[in-house]
Amino acid sequence: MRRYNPTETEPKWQQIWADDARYRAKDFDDKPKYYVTGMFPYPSGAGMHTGHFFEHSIVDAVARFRRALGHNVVYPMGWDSFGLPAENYAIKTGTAPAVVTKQNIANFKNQLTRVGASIDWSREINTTDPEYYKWTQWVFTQMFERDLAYQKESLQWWCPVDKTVLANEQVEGGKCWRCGSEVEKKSMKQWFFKITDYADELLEEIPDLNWPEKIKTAQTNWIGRSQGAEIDFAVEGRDELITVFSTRPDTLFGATFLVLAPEHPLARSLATDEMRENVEKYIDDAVKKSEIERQSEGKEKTGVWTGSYAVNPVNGEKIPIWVADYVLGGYGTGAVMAVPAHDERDFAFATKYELPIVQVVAEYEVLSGKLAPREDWPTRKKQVVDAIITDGEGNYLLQVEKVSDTQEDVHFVGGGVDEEDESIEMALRREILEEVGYPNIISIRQVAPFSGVHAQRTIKNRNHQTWGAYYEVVIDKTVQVDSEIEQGLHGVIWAPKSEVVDMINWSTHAKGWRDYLAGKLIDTDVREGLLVNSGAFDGTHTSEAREEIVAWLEQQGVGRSKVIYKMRDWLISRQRYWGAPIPIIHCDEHGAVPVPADQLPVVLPEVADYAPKGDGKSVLARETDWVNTTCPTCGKPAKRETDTMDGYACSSWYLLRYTDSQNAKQAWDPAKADYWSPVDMYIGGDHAVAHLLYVRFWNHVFYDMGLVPEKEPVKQLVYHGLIQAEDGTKMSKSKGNVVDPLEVIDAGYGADALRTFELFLGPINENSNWSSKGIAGVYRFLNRVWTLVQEYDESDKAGGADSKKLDTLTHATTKKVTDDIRRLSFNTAIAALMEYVNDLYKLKTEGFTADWQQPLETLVTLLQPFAPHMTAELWEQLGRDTQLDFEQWPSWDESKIISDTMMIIVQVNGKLRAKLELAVDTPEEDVKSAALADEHVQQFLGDKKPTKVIYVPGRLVSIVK
Ligand code: ANZ
Repeated sequence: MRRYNPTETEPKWQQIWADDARYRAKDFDDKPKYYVTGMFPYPSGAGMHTGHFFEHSIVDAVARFRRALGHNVVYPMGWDSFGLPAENYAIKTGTAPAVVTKQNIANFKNQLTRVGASIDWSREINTTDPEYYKWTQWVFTQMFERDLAYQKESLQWWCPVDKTVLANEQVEGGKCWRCGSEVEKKSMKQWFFKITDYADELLEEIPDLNWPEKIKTAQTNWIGRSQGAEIDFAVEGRDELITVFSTRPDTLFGATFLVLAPEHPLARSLATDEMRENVEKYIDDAVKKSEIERQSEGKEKTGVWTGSYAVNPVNGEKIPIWVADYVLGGYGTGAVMAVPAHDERDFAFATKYELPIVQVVAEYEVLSGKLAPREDWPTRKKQVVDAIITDGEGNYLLQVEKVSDTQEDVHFVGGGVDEEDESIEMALRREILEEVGYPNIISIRQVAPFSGVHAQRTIKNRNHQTWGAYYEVVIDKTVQVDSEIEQGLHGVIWAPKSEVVDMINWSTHAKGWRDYLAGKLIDTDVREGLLVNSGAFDGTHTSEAREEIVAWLEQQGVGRSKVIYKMRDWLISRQRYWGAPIPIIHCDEHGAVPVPADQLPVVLPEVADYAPKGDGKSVLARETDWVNTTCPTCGKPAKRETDTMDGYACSSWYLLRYTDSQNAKQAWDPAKADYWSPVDMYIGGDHAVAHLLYVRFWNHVFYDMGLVPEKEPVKQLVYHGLIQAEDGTKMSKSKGNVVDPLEVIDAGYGADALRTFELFLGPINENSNWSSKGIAGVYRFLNRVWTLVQEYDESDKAGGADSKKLDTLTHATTKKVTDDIRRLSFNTAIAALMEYVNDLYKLKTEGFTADWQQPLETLVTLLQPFAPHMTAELWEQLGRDTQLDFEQWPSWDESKIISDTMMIIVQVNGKLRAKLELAVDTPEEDVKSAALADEHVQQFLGDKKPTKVIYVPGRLVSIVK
């Protein structure tokens, strides 16, 4: 009998697979295509550790599964090899990055071969190969022609250690994503891709993507679409306008001051002579801070008044103009209308600097119970005032009305505001005079506004939608004239402050009283509701008011509806050596001219010294022979662009290059992209925005160019967790806790055990820890499979009367494993296979006779995606001369899964005492007697006759003593 020896079988099969090139995918094959791949690796000097191998185990299992399902599978591989590590290594050692990259790629390729990944190596790509980046450069020129690539002077994140510009996405918490040092801002001329032109289209497709929700949310937030309005404020005594962007134009009446970002072009010039020094100093300090610092929550807001005023276009009110660093220069218009009552940042600022706060949105409360509005009644809208009348000496006036013989309503004095131009104050005076007869009012002060809707039966069966506020009204009690009291319409009570709460029986007024006691003059938690303190728009719901106010502003020519995005254009240029040169030639006469297609690639020249000098320029700027060239348009002397592209450019289209990687005439043949695109499953454990947004952006552009069949490049995205070190920390070379996959393989476990173990560790989207015990366990399992086949001989082929039981097991396992792999639940699929093997062993020891060929073949086929080498060997041993990789995936027959026996659990007084295997059609009486006759049950029962025996069909017999 042969021993399981992966050290021998694995290289044998790897050789066979390489020799017959069986994983080479055929373009245009009739079988349904399936395109699966992982995010291509950066070939680092350290090689892959077992954590990195996880991704390849997943991709390969999917590729193998799909092949067995009859798909034309392509599983390509390539190298994302531009970037800083190779360049930094070159700076340190003088070795050309190209040389190191080549060595690293050879090492990675060897590792992947040794794990048995079924890669189509004929499609291999390497982004640093001029034959590859030639096409990245070509895409750049296409972007340029389409006005999607442009150069602009701008303030950029600058890493003082790596001496390079960084994209927003590469700055994490104010630090460089690579080296972790604090980043700075520097003004430089840079190249950008206009991804913002595609913001809406990219956003639109997100809901339909079969991608993890967290990535979809991250992209949605990153794009950050804000629907709002631009509003123009005149500046008092000057010609300039200040335009603000607001998502809440409905709150315009509550704008009590304007705030400019320190970078705003008017920030300095609006300072009055008196305020100039303060303003200048404030701005000088603020521009040095990072956005993160400026916007961090909880940071105390600071600012200065310019001394100038703006005019609120909606009501002509004069409001002060401030400069504060919580407003960002690069977002919207760099200016905001501050609505302190409804915006937290503005509130904090207004409170600190004692600026006015006006509530303009009142919570919209719909009453319930008897007062609930009815859909079949008309709704009348009315502004109301309610007066909390006091004598200023701690006594409060309440109105008392008889509603029936047994019931009185007690509430504040109040009523509607007359539509004909009556002011709030007039309405209050009129109501107080009419209802309780006090003509002398000492003061009026607004308490929190409210709004709501309720039904009123007494007045013509109507719903009432009301809005308004409570007002504290201090009156002179000594003068009183005739009022409704004398007409006997209602009575009044003067109550001391402490008793009011127990007397009021209108719930809305009780809330007004509580707000008054709490000193809540405004309700700053309100976001949506009815407008108050908003002139002609009072009583309008905020959702409608947003549109109505913008329409009014548009009509007046002082505002317009506007959509803005958080996302900025994609900064693509790097002042580094190890990247694809930007294919642009600068000519004095013709400006930036793209290098014509027939002159591509612009090959990166070899240089003697790779170290940047910190002058903001690439080392390429020192290669004068290379820099000096001629203009493609006029032939006069011109200079090459010396910036290179960020590596993200090359990785934004590599999935398409895989469809046609050897094409020397085109980036790819659209017919091939038409066949292979989109990627059916893309697997990775890194990136949420950057790379995954850029591939989408480029693919949308390619779609518009007619080069790809669909807008979206990736149908299903699978995000896997990490395999961490044994102690739960992240594997990293610097920590010395990495597990080397080749060491695991060479230790005798083999690649199959490694792969199967990695997938057995847990659900793939979660993090798991490496375990040396665990891999030994999986190795033992593979041994058991091996041995099972070794023990299989002629006598096992005899067949037997009992094959039904084996059939049930095989079909049930096939179903479970297939469903699980489809769901990418590899750990449970492997567990089911382990159980299957245990069951097969059990049957064997029981002397079970049947034809074992089919069950063993099924086992081998089902295990193939995880342990391809061993199963290929066993397939041969089972007498099969076909390629297991392309063998049809086993199917199952539902009717065979239904077992003809059932497992009955027997409990005595609620405790499990026995398990019985009985035929499914055993009658109830026989099940019960079998349970009672069981010797364990007998032990617990003694001689006692049970008081109760209950049978739950097919599952349980419960015996009560
Ligand atoms: C008035 C207002 C009232 C606002 C209110 C909000 C709530 P998002 O949704 O993130 O786009 N804003 C505008 N430009 C800004 C800038 N450059 N820096 C800081 N804040 C800025 O946010 C848009 C809102 O953020 C805008 O709407 C504006 O404040 C503020 F109850 O205007 B809002």
